[in-house]
Amino acid sequence: MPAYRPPHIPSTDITPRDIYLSRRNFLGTAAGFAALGLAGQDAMAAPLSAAPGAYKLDEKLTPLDAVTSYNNFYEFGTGKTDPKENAGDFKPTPWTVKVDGLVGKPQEFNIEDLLKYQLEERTYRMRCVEGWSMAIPWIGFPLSALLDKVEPLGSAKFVSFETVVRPEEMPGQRGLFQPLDWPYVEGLRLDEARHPLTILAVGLYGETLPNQNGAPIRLVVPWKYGFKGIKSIVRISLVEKQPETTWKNSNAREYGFFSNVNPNVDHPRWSQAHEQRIGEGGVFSTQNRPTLMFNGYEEVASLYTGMDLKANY
Ligand SMILES: Nc1nc2c(c(=O)[nH]1)N[C@H]1C(S)=C(S)[C@@H](COP(=O)(O)O)O[C@H]1N2
Ligand SMILES: [Mo]
Repeated sequence: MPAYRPPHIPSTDITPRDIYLSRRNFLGTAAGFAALGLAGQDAMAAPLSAAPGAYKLDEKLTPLDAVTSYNNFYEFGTGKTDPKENAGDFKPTPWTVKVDGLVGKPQEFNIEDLLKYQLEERTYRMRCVEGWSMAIPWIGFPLSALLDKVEPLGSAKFVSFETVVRPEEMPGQRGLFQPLDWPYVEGLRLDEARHPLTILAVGLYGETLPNQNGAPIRLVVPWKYGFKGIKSIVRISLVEKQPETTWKNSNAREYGFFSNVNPNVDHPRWSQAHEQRIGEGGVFSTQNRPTLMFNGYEEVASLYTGMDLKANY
């Protein structure tokens, strides 16, 4: 990943939070799930209703326009605005997620069925390893709910995830120069995957996920660097050994398997002590804030008891 470059989002382009809130109240009255039929029209986001979840940040939300126009999704190009510009032809429906491997009941789930899960809205911090961050209102459900359905075997120790490969719809997967090996793959230890903070997100800001944010379903692990949050997932496998992960395969010295947000462990090419909250001030502004251990989610610390967090970054 290239080093952090300041965002090109003038604050005047940004939708203020009060507009979002009034818009959401309006959408909340619409027939949430019924409206999902609209998602068949490729890039269109549809209203999605969700119960307020237990996780709410006492921080200003990153404006919707920033969340959907400043992205990392290399399947659509490596520039921050490429995903929004190039994801218009991507078709997030129909969609199935295959869950297999070391499980008692391997299954394929239709996205429509996953959208019938108990959906919650949760506001989480998102910290990219490049040094920028956001606060995003996701809609989703705990990954553990899906894992319970397939009944993992005792031999399952890790969970691996895979993104769709569709060069015909994803311009970043076409051509001679490929920045990464496809499919994009990620993984978690089973206890990390089962942690209540770990969710599969199907929406944000009261609507189904925009293509550039990983439609129709992506992983969100808020205490880890953003690249662990794999997008547009088609397969989830329970496995015995630590799975391959895209950024570690690309550069193992710079990107580890665990990749917990840690202000005390610098990236080989830059400090991780501070972060730029997108949509707030400039790189040198006072809003360039300190990065928190585990991104502020200290309750996960017990998952790593006895582990050297400097060696296992
Ligand atoms: N398939 C896939 N998933 C991906 C990426 C990617 O390039 N391809 N980028 C990752 C990185 S580096 C980050 S920071 C987050 C960005 O999520 P956002 O664009 O929704 O903020 O997605 C992650 N998931
Ligand atoms: Mo990232």
